[in-house]
Amino acid sequence: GRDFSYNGIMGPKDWSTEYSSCKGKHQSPINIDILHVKKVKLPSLNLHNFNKIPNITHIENNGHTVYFTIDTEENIPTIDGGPLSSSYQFSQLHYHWGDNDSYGSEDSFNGKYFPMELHVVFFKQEYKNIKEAMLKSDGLAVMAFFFEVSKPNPAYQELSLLLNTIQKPHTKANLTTPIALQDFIQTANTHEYYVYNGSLTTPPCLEVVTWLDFYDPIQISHDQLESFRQLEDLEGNSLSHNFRPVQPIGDRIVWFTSD
Ligand code: BO1
Ligand code: ZN
Repeated sequence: GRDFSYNGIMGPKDWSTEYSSCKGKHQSPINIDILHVKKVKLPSLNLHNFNKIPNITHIENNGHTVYFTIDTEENIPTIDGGPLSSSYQFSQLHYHWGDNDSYGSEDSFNGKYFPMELHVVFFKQEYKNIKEAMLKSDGLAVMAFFFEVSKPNPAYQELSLLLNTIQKPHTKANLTTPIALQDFIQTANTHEYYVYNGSLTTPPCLEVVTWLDFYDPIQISHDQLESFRQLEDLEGNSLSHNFRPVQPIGDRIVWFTSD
């Protein structure tokens, strides 16, 4: 069928006609009602190889978002601990944002949105690859980081310039100075986070994701955010509204841990 979009034909309300999981009971994103979050003590969440610099870092505009993958067999970033039963391997990272600074994140907190959200996507290593992992209820873990408009973030300076070179969908670029995964999340504190079970926020909306939503926001300037908004989608419009509306929380509990 036709590709999904964020407005008009095949917008979020129509996704379930082609992807039945999109009308499931454990969908993402959600609004997190801070008063109803349950505090929980969990083992510490461990990040491995986040400081290793990969050989090549690709960046691509796929018409829905901008995403990064790394070309390396060695020192692949992984996470374990926290709510995770075993080790999860890095697959890709990407962003969701709005056309102005008042919204753009997917999850919201007490109805409040952030202007951009970073998703760092991992799959459970024992399932061998992301395709296999997407068929299992505990297949994926996504680290979500929220941006607040503030001073320019030096780690996003080269990225902002590179975004200008991949304005058209299905264009790619390589970073001249490869960056470590840690640089994308800066010094964000990874000890305080919300946890809940949900889905991919785009078709096929599979309910296979352990969401880790970090409390500490990442800083970015208004101009740096604008470099995301000048990307183009598949219809030649500004790629500047690529977040799904919040979905019912249903019977789910959101946990909060501070390690
Ligand atoms: S998200 O983090 O919930 N926004 C999200 C949404 C969709 C995907 C990943 C994360 N999609 C999958 C594709 C696969 C692809 C994989 C890794 O991402 O369905 O085909 O291999 O890039
Ligand atoms: Zn995402």
